[in-house]
Amino acid sequence: MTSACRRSNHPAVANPDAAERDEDEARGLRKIIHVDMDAFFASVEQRDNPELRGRPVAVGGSSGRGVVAAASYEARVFGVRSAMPSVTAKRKCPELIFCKSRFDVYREVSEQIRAIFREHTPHIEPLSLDEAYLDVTEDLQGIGSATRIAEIIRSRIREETQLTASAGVSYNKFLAKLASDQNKPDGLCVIRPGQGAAFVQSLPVRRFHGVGPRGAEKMTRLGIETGADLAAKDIAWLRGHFGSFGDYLYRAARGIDLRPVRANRIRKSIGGERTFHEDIARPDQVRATLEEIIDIVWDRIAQKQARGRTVTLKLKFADFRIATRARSMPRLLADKREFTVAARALLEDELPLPMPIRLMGLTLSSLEQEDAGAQAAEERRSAEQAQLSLL
Ligand code: TTP
Ligand code: MG
Ligand code: MG
Repeated sequence: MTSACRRSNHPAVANPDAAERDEDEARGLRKIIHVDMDAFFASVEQRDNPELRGRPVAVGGSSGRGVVAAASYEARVFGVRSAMPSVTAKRKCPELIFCKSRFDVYREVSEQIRAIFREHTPHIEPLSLDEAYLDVTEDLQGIGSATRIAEIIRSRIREETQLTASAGVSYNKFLAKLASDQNKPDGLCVIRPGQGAAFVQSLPVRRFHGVGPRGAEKMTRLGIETGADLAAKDIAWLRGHFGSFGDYLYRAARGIDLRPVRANRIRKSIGGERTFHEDIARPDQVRATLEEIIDIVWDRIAQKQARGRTVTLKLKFADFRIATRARSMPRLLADKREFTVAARALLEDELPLPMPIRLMGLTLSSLEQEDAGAQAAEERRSAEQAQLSLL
């Protein structure tokens, strides 16, 4: 833990020094809080079934193809993690108790926590059911201290939902999100102006929001492990390797993030695409590529907890002609298997290809509208992120 971050589980935190506050205001700094529920789905299951409390719990299917959606902190001791195949999780932790997901309940809790956020600010940007950014530069109750507001929110969440949340407080979104993760579970971390750059230096790049597992692998290949390694690169080098995402990385490595908190952005689709170094045409090659894109796009869908009815395949041919083929289901797709079946069927209809392709993409749309808030996100960044994780 860095000195910028102290652990505090008590709502009674003193207001920060008034002089410091005046200084922040004079410098025009924003006050951002990122709130994220602890082991969200698993904690809800433990709350509603006392027999599960204190025990290793995974939410997700336990069958052959099942994947862990959420792991309780007791299960994490054994190395069980979100997105891990259930078979692996059981091997790591034979005592592991699997629970079926109950999205209706998770949505209900999500609505409860958002109502608590709204008591303090209208500037709320949900990233998924269990987390959101709040801009409290001007808060509705005139509390003035973001740290104090974060503690009030955490204690209100505990009171209303019997669940714990962690919060990060800082002067931009990038740092606030890093901070909320710092003292999990049931923790608070404050990164004050002037501490951001130092905080980021020692961090592994995989903890940067927007850098997925593939992005992190690419960085390792380029010799970048930490924020300090990233900060040593100039902007031209970063743009050369990461496109427009390089700009975000350049600033992030210095603790700078200019993105505003954007309320009520409604996501219409989730997807990703891949441009090839050399055009491809062989059916085996094209099929293998589709499988990779399915994995990447499904990861993103799971992250956002999005559900939709329409799968669209996009192909760009060597002559730059673009073909899109879509398939809509009468109901929301239930899981990755259904998504995969739809994507494969779309591709099979196009094989053999009339000419080589230079790009392939896959999108899920007709998203569930009541979940709009959950899918609200930084659309500007998600295009950049898509680029990075597909590179
Ligand atoms: P997270 O906030 O990423 O994780 P978490 O709340 O389980 O644990 P932490 O204490 O580290 O925040 O995700 C919130 C919920 O989203 C999680 O409980 C289950 C779901 N989810 C998936 O379904 N698939 C995934 O790959 C991830 C990461 C999360
Ligand atoms: Mg969480
Ligand atoms: Mg979360």
